[in-house]
Amino acid sequence: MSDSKGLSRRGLLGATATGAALFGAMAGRIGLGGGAAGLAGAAALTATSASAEEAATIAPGMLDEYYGFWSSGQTGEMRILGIPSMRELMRVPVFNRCSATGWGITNESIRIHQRSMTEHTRKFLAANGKKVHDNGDLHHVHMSMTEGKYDGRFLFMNDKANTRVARVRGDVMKCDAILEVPNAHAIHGMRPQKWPRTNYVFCNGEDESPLVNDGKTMTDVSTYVNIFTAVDADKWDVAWQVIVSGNLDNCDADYEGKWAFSTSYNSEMGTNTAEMTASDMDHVVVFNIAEIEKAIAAGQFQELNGVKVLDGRKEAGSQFTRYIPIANNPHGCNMAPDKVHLCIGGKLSPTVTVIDVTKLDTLFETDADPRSVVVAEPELGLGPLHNAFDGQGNVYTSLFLDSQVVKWNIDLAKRLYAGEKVDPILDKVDVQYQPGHLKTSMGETLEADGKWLVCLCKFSKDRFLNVGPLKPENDQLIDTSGDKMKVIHDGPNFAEPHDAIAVHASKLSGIKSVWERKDPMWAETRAQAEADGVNLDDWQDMVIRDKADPSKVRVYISSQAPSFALETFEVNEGDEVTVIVTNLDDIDDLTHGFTMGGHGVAMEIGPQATSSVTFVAANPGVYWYYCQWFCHALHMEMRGRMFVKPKA
Ligand code: K7E
Ligand code: CUA
Ligand code: CA
Repeated sequence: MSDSKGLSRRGLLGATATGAALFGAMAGRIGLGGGAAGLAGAAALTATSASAEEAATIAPGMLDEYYGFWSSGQTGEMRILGIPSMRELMRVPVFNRCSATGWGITNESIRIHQRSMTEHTRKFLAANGKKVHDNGDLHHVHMSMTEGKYDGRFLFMNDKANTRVARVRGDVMKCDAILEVPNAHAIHGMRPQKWPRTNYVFCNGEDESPLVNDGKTMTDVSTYVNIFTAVDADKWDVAWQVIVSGNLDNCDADYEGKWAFSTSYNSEMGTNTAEMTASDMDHVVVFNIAEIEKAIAAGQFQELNGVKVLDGRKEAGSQFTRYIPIANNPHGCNMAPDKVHLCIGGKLSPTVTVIDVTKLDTLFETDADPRSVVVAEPELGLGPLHNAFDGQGNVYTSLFLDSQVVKWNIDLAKRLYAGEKVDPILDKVDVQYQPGHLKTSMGETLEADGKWLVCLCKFSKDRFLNVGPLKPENDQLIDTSGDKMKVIHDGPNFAEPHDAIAVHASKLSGIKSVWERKDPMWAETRAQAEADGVNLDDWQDMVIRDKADPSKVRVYISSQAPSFALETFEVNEGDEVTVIVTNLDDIDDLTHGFTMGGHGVAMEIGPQATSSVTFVAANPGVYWYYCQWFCHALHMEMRGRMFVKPKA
């Protein structure tokens, strides 16, 4: 509700909540008096009061207070939702192909995909007749920070499926860089450095593989390693890597810029479930950033596939890492905004382990027992996965097996650990069903505000109309403003959001509605146009045949609603045709498109943007192209013809 000055949404909600409480009380009375029918009535009344509360928060025309950035798992895109309305605002394609925007189809997006591809992947794609991977598995989305606060510059995300990380620009919400991480396998946990700013994005390689993966052995698992990677957030290049003992699952960083942390569920280095759960204890790896940077600067690394690699395995006894034993198969790894407490979800253990990061220096300077940094380990319920914070000393933990969120207090948990008879659990609420990540508004920054909690449930079962064997996920909104948590919205979502962040809208006040004509996104296309003597900033129509390779044709078309500058163009059968479209409209929300019928290509061209696509004109004939983004009353008429002349 960033547009409703003077009327606080909290105030509004407070008023509605009182109404809801009243409804609840009435429902209770009806229920008591009316038997089974009364109970059904009570349920209906409760549902009505909940939706009344919700309606008050999303009146038409009102804006949300927070941007929610959602991952999408195996869909491979980033999604933007409004919080608290939970309305889906946008889908930003990243690792997937997108039919609407042409991501993965346009030359501009293919270049971004290809820029940091390994030779392995190039070889694989060539052998499979492709230019880019078609899939990704995007688990985690996080925003860049300056001094522990969101700065709106970038969003970062991982692709577990193809070992990549990507960056989305905060000013236009488009992906501008993808990096395939060499040496590592299956980037899973991924977090930006919080302090002094996001110079690094930390990336966990989850899958154990031979360090030099050249097919010499599968059975000799002593050759297997896991790799922790620091990506330079500005250059979008690998800064350094550290080989670790055990595998790597989730990670986080502290608020002083000293440490990064990763959970490991396979300290056993097993290759099947029985082996991976064999030990009583696994561990958290602590990375000492200063020591690592010192060694890199001093040249004490080995170079592997062009990357500087250090050995941080336990037996190497380096100052790069320490290993803190944690009950078997931990998962979530979340740094509290109090700058002190790191919370580790126990998963197989019903506990969350709390580490005091101000004690970590002692592990590097003395022979102190690594467990001496543990200051609390409350038993919270079954299957604790992830933790979120309210900035007031409380933690919300998802309980996967119990299908609950538990709210507990760090201080009370520490007192319990120290022997006092206190109960750290403040509240529990049922969620539907099996929650994974959960996120509080601004909760992974120093500005955690305790207003909202979004809980991402893996199963929806009976919560929505049945749509067949494949069901949506259920992203639930929980009001955390009172002592008791309250689920106030069920949000169906397609496969498979793992994680989300809630960023106050004020952090993205610089977001653009119209592109800059000289945006770097199409710099190469622009350079080609200049070489061809075409001025992209003018209403133009040019068909250029490449002088060096006459089978290549470049067709420059500008668009202004409701027409393309070029109504027809001609190419020869077998030509490689590149169509470059510039949208000269500079009006907010006036996007054009270009679809070439029967050629499998389509793209979006935002106001003042340039986009290009390349295909081979394999079949003689007449083909219509058209604008597929509704732009004008004469949008249907915004089309033209390509003539493919048969070979003589
Ligand atoms: Cu728990 Cu990939 Cu973040 Cu999913 S991970 S839940
Ligand atoms: Cu231009 Cu539709
Ligand atoms: Ca284990």
